[in-house]
Order: sequence, then structure tokens, then C-alpha cells
Amino acid sequence: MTTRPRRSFVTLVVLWVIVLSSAVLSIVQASSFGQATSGREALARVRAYWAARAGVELQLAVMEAGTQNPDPDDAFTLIEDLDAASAGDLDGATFSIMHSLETGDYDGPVDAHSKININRMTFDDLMTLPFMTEDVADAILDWIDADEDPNVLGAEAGYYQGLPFPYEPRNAPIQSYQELELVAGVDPWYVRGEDWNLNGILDPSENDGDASPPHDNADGILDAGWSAIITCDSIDGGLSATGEERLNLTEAGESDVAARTNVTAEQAKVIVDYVTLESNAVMSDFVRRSLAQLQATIGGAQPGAPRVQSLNDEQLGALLNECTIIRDTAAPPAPGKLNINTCDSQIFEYLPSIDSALADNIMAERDARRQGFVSFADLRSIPGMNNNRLAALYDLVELRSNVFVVTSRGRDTGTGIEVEITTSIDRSTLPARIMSVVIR
Ligand SMILES: [Ca+2]
Ligand SMILES: [Ca+2]
Ligand SMILES: [Ca+2]
Ligand SMILES: [Ca+2]
Repeated sequence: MTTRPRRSFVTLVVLWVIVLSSAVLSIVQASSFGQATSGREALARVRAYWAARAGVELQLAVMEAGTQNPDPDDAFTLIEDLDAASAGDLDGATFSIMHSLETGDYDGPVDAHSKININRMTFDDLMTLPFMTEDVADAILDWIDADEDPNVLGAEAGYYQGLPFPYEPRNAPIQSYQELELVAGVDPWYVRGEDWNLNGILDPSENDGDASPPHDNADGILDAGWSAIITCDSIDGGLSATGEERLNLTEAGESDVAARTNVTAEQAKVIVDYVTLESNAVMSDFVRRSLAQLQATIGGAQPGAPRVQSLNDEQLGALLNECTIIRDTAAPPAPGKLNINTCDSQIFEYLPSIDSALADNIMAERDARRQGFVSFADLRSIPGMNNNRLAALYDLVELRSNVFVVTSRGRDTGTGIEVEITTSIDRSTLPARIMSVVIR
């Protein structure tokens, strides 16, 4: 697919949202003037709100356009499109979308997949977080696990029921930073650091020392505590790199598998048979072992049949991009993986199963590719990579992102009054879905 038609499509989407938002704003202004004896300020707030809303709608529209019409050859196209759609002018108001990292302020939304989803973290992973102690790590794991048996130093319902204001652990994945703060021993200061309002931006009160709450070191750098490292928002799965529903190998026919992944009929038969007969089959099995090895685990080839060909890199890449294994289709999607294209190199410090030599090699290889890693087979170029390491990596990392957190700040031009909306948007299914909204 060439990039040109896709670009003009995105531009069209951007223009359409701006026109639509301006129209809404004009209607709001016209109808508000009649009632707005209560003052200029209320009207300015309305204008700023609708400008912020326009920013959110614009980001959502760009995400949908990039999902329906993806660029499979460049891992950064969607991110660049979102960044390019991070500011706009409406009638009497503007909006801007930005976020702060330790290295400064950047246009565009936060990629939730550039952080580690806390719901995927092991005890050893959790212990790498600043200020973490064994009792808090155990309590976080207890909050997430389905059982009611406390870990050695953990806490289950019995503990929370004994509090002055009792509540119960979710016993399922944590859904927000605010929920994480309910876990025994978790201090909001660990979670938020200086980003007290959790908007991902270094606000004036977060950079003035103790002149106003919260406490901060006024160094011009946002130290966002755990919220800079972990997320609760990212979602696994979603549409394939080519923008299609993934083929579920538990119910797919051999010819469908062959058509989507360019494997031979013999290879497709082994793939489908293996997933059908091996109830614990996972996608990384196709990375870890050859098709002949997988075939041997389910009884081997028919007598006299030729040995099945191993998947080449292109076929393996297509299989991992286009297919999935979901046994319970009613189950909620799993927490998201880390996007190896968009994460910061420092993030590997919090994934101890990826040692520093491998982390350095991953980053060097990524930097050498202008378009990032677009297929899992690309990861084979990383020095020291072998099938077992690649399979382990597949279970931790992803090449694309489903969820972005948008902080859109609307500003009334006349008064300077601002309204800010922070929202997480999920494009793992279409239409894209707004998962949470905070308005300030
Ligand atoms: Ca437990
Ligand atoms: Ca902030
Ligand atoms: Ca302060
Ligand atoms: Ca600071």
C-alpha cells in the first residue's frame, strides 16, 4: 500500500472534524447568547470546553482512519498523524493536545502501550518500581488475582473489610491509577509523583516547589512516579496490521489460514490441527518451535507423508500479525503489551526478564530502522536473538498500539479561560471507543 492516498484521507478527516466542531460551536454560541446574562465567563468556559472536545474528536477520527486504512510498512505513521492533529483553531477558541515526559513537552497523545500494563507484571517486575516493597507487591497481585487467598505479605477482602471505610478488592485487572491507590500500602505519591492531577502534563502547580500543592522539586521536569512507567489502559489484540479482524485459529478453516498468511496447504493443516488438538496452544509456540516439531507433539505426520516445511520469516510474520488464538470469545480482552516501537529505552529496567544487553540490542536495531519493527520477523535481526528469546519477547511486547490517552486543552481566545479533557481511546475494535473521561 502506498502512503499517498492514506495521507489525503487523514487530511480529509481532520478537515471534516474541524468544520463539524466549528458548526457545533457556532450553534452553542448562538443559543448561549440568549441566556448568557450570567456572564462572559460562563460562555468562555463553554467555548473552551467545545474546543477541547473538538481535539478529542479529531484524535478519535485520526485513530479510526489509521485503523481502517493502516500503513503496514511503517510503525510510526499513526503516531505521526496523531501528532500532526494536535492543535486547531475554531471560532473564538483553540485546542492543543500535548504531554510531558522527563525529556520535555511533546505534541500529541500518550501511547498507553509505551508503558507496562501493571496487570501483566510479575512479582519480580513489580519489585523494580521505585519505593516498592514486598508487602505492596503481594497486595497488588492479590488485588488482581481471582482468588481470595492472600499472598505471604498480601491482602484480600478480609483486610479491606476491616478498614474504617470497608471495600473489596476487584479480583480482576486494575482499571485506573485511582483504583491502584486503593490497594493496601500504595501511597498516591508513589503512583502520581509530581503529576498530581494525572493529566500527563507538568502543570504550573506541579513545578513551583511548595508554593502550591502538590509538593514538587520545581526543576522543570515532570517526575510522574509510577504513572510514567505503568498503565492500566492498554488492551491486547485488536485488528491486524492490515486493518482486518484477526483470524481466530480455534475456528478458522485451513484455506482461510493459507489465504491470510501465504502458507502452503500442508503448513495450514499442521497449524489448524495443532491449535485444535493442543488445548494449551499459544501463538508463541509457532515462534518457539518449527511446524515439524509441533506436528510431532500431536502424533506426527501421516506415514509416508513428506516432512512439513518450516515457516519462513514472511509467513511467520503474517501468521503473528493476522491470526490469534482465543478459546473464550466472551472473555474481556487481555491487558495490553508494551509497544517495542514507541517505548522509551529506560522502560526495560522494569522488565527484568529482558536483560540490559538484550534491551540495548533491541534499541540499537530499532534506531537503525526508520520505519520501526513492522513484523515480528524483523526482530530476528536483533543480535543474540534465537527462537526461544523471540517467543519470550512475543509474550511481552507488541508492534502496534490500540489505546492512546489524550489530554486536550481548549482555550477561549478572548478571556484565556481553559478547559481540559483527559480521555483514553481504544481502537482495538471499530468504531473506536472512549473508555474514560476526566474534565477539568
Ligand atoms: Ca490472592
Ligand atoms: Ca499534571
Ligand atoms: Ca507545587
Ligand atoms: Ca520535577
